Amino acid sequence: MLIIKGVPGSPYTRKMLSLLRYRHIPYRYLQHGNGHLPDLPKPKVSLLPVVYLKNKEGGIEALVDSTPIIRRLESDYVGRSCIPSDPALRFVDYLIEDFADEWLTKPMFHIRWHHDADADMAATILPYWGNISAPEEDLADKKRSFRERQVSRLDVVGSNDITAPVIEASYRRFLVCFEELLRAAPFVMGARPGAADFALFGQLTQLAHFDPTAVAMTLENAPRVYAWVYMMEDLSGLEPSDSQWRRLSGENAALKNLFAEIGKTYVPVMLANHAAILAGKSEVSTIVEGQPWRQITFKYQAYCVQWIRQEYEKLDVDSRSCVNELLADTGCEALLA
Ligand SMILES: N[C@@H](CCC(=O)N[C@@H](CS)C(=O)NCC(=O)O)C(=O)O
Repeated sequence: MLIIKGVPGSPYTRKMLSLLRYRHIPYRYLQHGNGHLPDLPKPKVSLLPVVYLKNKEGGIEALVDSTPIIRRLESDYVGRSCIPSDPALRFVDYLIEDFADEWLTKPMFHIRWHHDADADMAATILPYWGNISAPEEDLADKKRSFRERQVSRLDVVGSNDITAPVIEASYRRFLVCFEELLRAAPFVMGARPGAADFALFGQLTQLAHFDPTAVAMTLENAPRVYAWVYMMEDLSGLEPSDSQWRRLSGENAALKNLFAEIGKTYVPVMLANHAAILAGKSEVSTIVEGQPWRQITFKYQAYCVQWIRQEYEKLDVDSRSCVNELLADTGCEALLA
């Protein structure tokens, strides 16, 4: 049986757990810190979740990075796919998945560690998930050191006093866009979920339901999104069919609005980071929503831009023109230039 190691406070862990339930893939969930199975190999990078899979030689592989793991699971397990069959929609799904993984995680991390009430909540609760029965004095130490460590990393995601209102406004606008989408269909990908839905869900398990400031923003702007997160937790009873995927030929104004939002924040930051990496710089400096944006460069996100372009290159002429039409004037087209 597949083993997944993670923690409840990790958006990517929650993304994968929900996906495994939906896809009817049997798994064992190893909660980091609460018991370890012996003889598990170490992953290349120390990130959560880790997914342990059998390889062709009968050995066990330790994989990190949810996006390629999801594609690997598509080939290892048939049926109940979360990757759209239509190439244009598949690209749309890929792009929104990346936005959730790489941008929504900024409001998540920023709101959690920038605001006192949120940082206090996270620093109090998260350490229990390392050991629920830990003695109080250990927890007090953990609370302090964990909070200090996370707060010191705020600038790594681009969070500072100047970008704070920009990041928070982007979360509010995202909520309004997503609320509008949900009025017409239960998933971003239509009447059945795609990888993008699971990625959005992962970040929203924290933003919509855990961190008090983000929870309040969610309830105020998007009660439907708040409810959606509970629904997404376990889609094992859903019976998907081919006709349930979103049709890009139909009315897609709400989806276009979401892309216009993505084009305001994620796109300029991803492009500036990509350019900075190519220029061998260690810092990204750009303008987002009229405000200066500064953060250290992030190699992984430069690869993300490359991977998105590769996905786009794979598209046939018709699919490409369908994607072009949807992304026209949203700011997202710059990503593909
Ligand atoms: N791209 C990776 C991201 C995984 C990731 O960033 N995981 C976080 C936890 S949610 C982590 O392990 N961070 C390391 C740390 O906080 O030290 C994925 O999709 O799985």
